[in-house]
Amino acid sequence: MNDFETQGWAVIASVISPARAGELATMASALLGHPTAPQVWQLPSACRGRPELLAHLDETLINNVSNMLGASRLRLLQDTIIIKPPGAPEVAWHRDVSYTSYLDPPRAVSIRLALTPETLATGALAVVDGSHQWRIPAATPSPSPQSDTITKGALDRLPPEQRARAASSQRTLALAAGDVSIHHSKTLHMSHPNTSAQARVTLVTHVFDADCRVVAERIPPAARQWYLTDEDGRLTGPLFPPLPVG
Ligand SMILES: O=C(O)CCC(=O)C(=O)O
Repeated sequence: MNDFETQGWAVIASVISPARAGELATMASALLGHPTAPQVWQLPSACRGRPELLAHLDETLINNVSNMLGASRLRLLQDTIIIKPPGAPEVAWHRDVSYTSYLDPPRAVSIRLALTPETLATGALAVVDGSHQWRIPAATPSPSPQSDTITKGALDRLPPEQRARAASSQRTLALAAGDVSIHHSKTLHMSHPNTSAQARVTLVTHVFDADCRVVAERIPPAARQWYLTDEDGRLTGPLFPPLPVG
């Protein structure tokens, strides 16, 4: 594994077997009706109530991620199945913190389980190495537990020096079916268009340090009802289940 602390991303190979990944890809694709139209398809919250889609978040993986974040316990924030059929366009450069800016401190990651191979041709993820440590002007926040929107144009807002650094520090993360990529919520990332003849199917879970506090003013008033907090201002309740720690 590479150094998450300095790079803001990591890849863990063979978290599940390619055969199991294939079974889950079929299940995930069926949940979306086996989409073929060339767009980025997302199904939020599909893993809730389907333990087989969250089985990879076991003690080993969660301990690894806890160490990366310096957290003693993690909770699930949201989950999404992403399918990019042949011809699907890119996902634009963005940082996930632009829609989780209500978490203080911003200690959260995306854990992406590749259910089919991810290559440049199938539309793999690309990251900017070390960008989780950059100071970047904030985007307009759009927090939503069901969020299928992203804040576009993150690279365009960078000052010229950072834009040049971003161009020279981009890495495409090739994954085999069953591999996991993890990126910090402050890591700049995008995904390539799918120019291949095969669909790309990925299970994305966003997890966060359970000790983060919620800054309620950063949540749109209409959505605040979903963000149940305990007496210390930390997210709690069944929408944000604790993840296993060994
Ligand atoms: O998998 C993709 O195509 C994009 C994923 C992404 O942007 C994310 O996990 O935040």
